[in-house]
Parts: sequence; structure tokens; C-alpha cells
Amino acid sequence: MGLPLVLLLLLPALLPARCCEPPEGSAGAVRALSARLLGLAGAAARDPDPAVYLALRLAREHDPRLEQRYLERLQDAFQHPYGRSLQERGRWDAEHSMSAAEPPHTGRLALYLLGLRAACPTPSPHRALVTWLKYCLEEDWTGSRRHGRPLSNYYQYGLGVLALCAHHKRVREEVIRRLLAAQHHGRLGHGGNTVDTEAVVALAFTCLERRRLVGTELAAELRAAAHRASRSMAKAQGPDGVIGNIYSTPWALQVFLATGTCQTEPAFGQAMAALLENLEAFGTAATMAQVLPVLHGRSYLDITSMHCQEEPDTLTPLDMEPLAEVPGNKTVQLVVECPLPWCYDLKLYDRLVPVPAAASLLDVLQAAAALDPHEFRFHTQDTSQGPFLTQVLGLEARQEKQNYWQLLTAPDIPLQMGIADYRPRDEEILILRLSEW
Ligand code: B12
Repeated sequence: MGLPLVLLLLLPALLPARCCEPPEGSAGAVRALSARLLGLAGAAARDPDPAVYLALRLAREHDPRLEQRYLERLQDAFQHPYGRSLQERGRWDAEHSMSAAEPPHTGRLALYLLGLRAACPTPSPHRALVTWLKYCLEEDWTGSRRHGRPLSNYYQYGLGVLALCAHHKRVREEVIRRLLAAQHHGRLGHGGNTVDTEAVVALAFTCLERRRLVGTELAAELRAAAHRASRSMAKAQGPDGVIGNIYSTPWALQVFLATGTCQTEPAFGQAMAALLENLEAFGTAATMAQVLPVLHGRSYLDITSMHCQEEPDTLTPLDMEPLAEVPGNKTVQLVVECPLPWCYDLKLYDRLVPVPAAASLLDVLQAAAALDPHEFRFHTQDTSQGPFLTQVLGLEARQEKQNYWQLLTAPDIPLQMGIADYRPRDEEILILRLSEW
């Protein structure tokens, strides 16, 4: 006798995610990428990043000693500021001159808590950490009531809900409803590409529904919302298999994996093939950490069901190959624009900058500053994604005003990489434009 119809319909959701792994032939390339991330994680000079730890934990092969050392470094970095009560934290902020105007650290704290959940054995998180994350979400929620958006951003707000869910902690229904409404009204975007954020939010919805942290009515709404997100991602797929851009494609794949649609959705295989064809695009620790989980057939939801005993201790770190030397020079045209109403002029700077052929955009900015020390100045802020451009010609992009220095190549194409990673071509025109997101 055949399977009853209802079971057949449920089958995709019941099958383990393993069926949705990339093809066998790609195993070597995926393993090499995992080993390279491990190599970067072993470099003590870099600040530990919880997203890197998550990627190491979600891989199919491991180096338990290196992972343990990395976890200890993360614990050192996070327990100090967050492992204390709210009152103590207030004093700590004052002593370390943390500004009250700074947005809540929802995303970093969420990733750290997700990392703790993925550790084997799972250390019981300091209660203060969970309280802190709840507090950050409340701050974000209050911000979204006042400004129509969270103080951090929806990506981080989604990560916050996901992390609490992974620790089986409830979130106020209003907090979840705010996310549902934002998704419904298409308000999740940050300056263009919304796939990453929609995906994180869909993962949070799926977690809440699966782990039965909400009532049946809300659970049905969340399931429907996650499926809508998965459908709209499949529809957004380009002919090259990419969904959004190459860096958001892994997030779409996480949604297909988490919702079980990876087995029925043709977009899954095409997007996976696009990733495998473009693995060289994932050259920084942050981008490797975001792509590796799906290359191992896993999503962030899998951290709630880790099998600690079955982890093969077979991965060894691999050093990154040094960038190939490119002889000669190139000239890049650097343009600074401010189209915002309060700027005195649209074009604030425009000049040709000669640099060595292998120069990055950051090198171009440094060369311009050396050529025109009085005219061209810029500032960056270190983030887990690399140096983030915050100030140009004395004009500061303000988070609270939703301004940022957008990077574009002429005529009007936003770059998909930051200043440290983008290597302009000879005679390319690069625009730094103060924009709103
Ligand atoms: C929200 C967001 C933004 C917001 C950040 C402001 C804010 N307060 O929220 C805005 C719109 C300003 C932004 C700008 C850019 N972004 Co953005 N952003 C994101 C997003 C959706 C979430 C980041 C986040 O909150 N992470 C969680 C927290 C815990 O991590 P964090 O490191 O502390 O987060 C901070 C930094 O990531 C920083 N940041 C955000 N984007 C970028 C990009 C780069 C290259 C750097 C160095 C830093 C940086 O802002 C975050 C908040 O303070 C990610 C999606 C993703 N998959 O990661 C893309 C993402 C990181 N951004 C990306 C890009 C390309 C950019 C831009 C270069 C786009 C452009 N052409 O101008 C610019 C950066 C330009 C600059 N000035 O240096 C890419 C990076 C890909 C890569 N190769 O590394 C991502 C992955 C999106 C994508 N799929 O393409 N971004």
C-alpha cells in the first residue's frame, strides 16, 4: 500500500536536511574552504567573530582543539561586557566610554548566543547574556515604534529572535508581530538588497514555529510567512542561479534548507551550483562564514540538534594563498558625491589617482589622501566584515539618520564588496556617495 497522501505532502518537511547537500564532486572545494576558514580562525591577531565559530561548528569535519580555543577567545571577548547585570553594565559602559546613542548590539550578542548553543557540550549561557539580548530586542522594538524601524536593523532584530528561540526562550508576541508586519509591508530592506534580511527573519519564524514557542494561530501565520519568503526568493532568482547577489544567495539557501523546500524547489539546486561556480568570491572570513553552513547542507536552525559524538576530528587549517603579484600601475578616477538636500554641491571631489595595479579601493583612498592631504580625508570603522567607510571629506555618515557612504562604480552600480576587498580596474570611475538606506 502506498503512503497516505498527507504523509506524502509532509515528507519534504520531515526528511533530514542531509538530502540537500551539494553534489559529491564539490566535496574537495568545500573542504578546502572550511580548512581556510579554520586557518583564519587560528590567527590570533584577528578579533574573534561568533559567525566564524558558528560556521566551524556547522561544518561536517572539525578540529576540536582549535574550535575550543576559538570559543575561549569569544568567551573572553563577550563575557566581560555582557556577562554582568544591567546595572553593572551601565557602569561598564560609562567606564569604557560607550555612548548611549550607540545602537543596541543585538546582532553580535545574538550570534554569540547562537555560537554558545552550537558548542559541544553546550555551555549553559550566563543568564545575564540572555537578559541582555532580550533588553536589546526591547530597545530595538521601542526604536521601531518611534522611528518605524529597529535601532540596529531588521537583520539583527531577526538574528535576536532566532538566538532566543535557539535557546528555547520565549519572545513577546508584539516583538514577533512587528517582524511579521515589516515583512508583510516589504520594509525589511537596507539600501537595495533585502534577501539576507528576509532570510534571517524567515529562519527566526521557522524556529519559533518548529520549537513550539508560540500558540497555534501565530504558528500558522509564521509558517505561511516563511513559505512566502521562500517562494519570493525562488522567484527572485536570476538566470545565473544567483538570488539577490552572490553574498545573499547562501541566506536564501538556508531558508530552503530550514523550511524543507530544498527537496522540491528547483531554485535550490541552481543557487547551489551558482555558489560552487563562484567560490573564489568568498575570500574573507566573514563571507566564508556565511557561505559554509549551506555548503555543508546546514542552516542556523541545525544548531538546535547538534550530534556531538559524531564529529570527525579530521580538519586541519590551511593558510590563505598570498594574492598574486600584478606588475605595473593603474589610474582610478575617484569621485565624491553628496546628493542629500543639505549638501552645498553634488560633486565634492573628482580626481585621477595613480596606484599600483593590485591596489584595492582602500589603497586608492589612501593614495588620494597622500596626494591631497588638505583636501581628501576619510575614516573607517573596523567591523566583522572589514573596514566600513564612515567619513569622507569631513562628512560623517550617521547611523541614526540612516546615512551611509555608498560605494559605486560608474555610471551607477553599487559595489558588492567593501573598500578593502574591491580591486578597481584601470581607468575605472569609483563614486563614494552619501546616501540614505
Ligand atoms: C544592514 C547592512 C548594511 C547597512 C549597515 C548600517 C546599519 N547600521 O545597519 C548599510 C545599508 C549602511 C550597509 C552598507 C553597505 N553594505 Co551592507 N549589509 C547589511 C546587512 C544586511 C546586515 C549587517 C549586520 O547588521 N550584520 C550583523 C552584525 C552583528 O555584524 P557587524 O559586522 O557588527 O555589522 C556591521 C557591519 O557589517 C557594517 N556593514 C554593513 N554592510 C557592510 C559591508 C561592508 C563591506 C563592511 C566592511 C561593513 C558593513 O554595518 C553593520 C552594522 O553596524 C549585511 C548582510 C549580511 N549577509 O551580512 C549586508 C552586507 C554585509 N553589506 C554588504 C555590502 C556590499 C555593503 C556596501 C559595500 C554596499 C555599497 N555598495 O555601498 C555598503 C558598505 C559601504 C561602506 N561605507 O563601507 C555585503 C558585503 C559583501 C561582502 N563581499 O563582504 C552584505 C553581505 C550584503 C550582500 N549580500 O551583499 N549594509
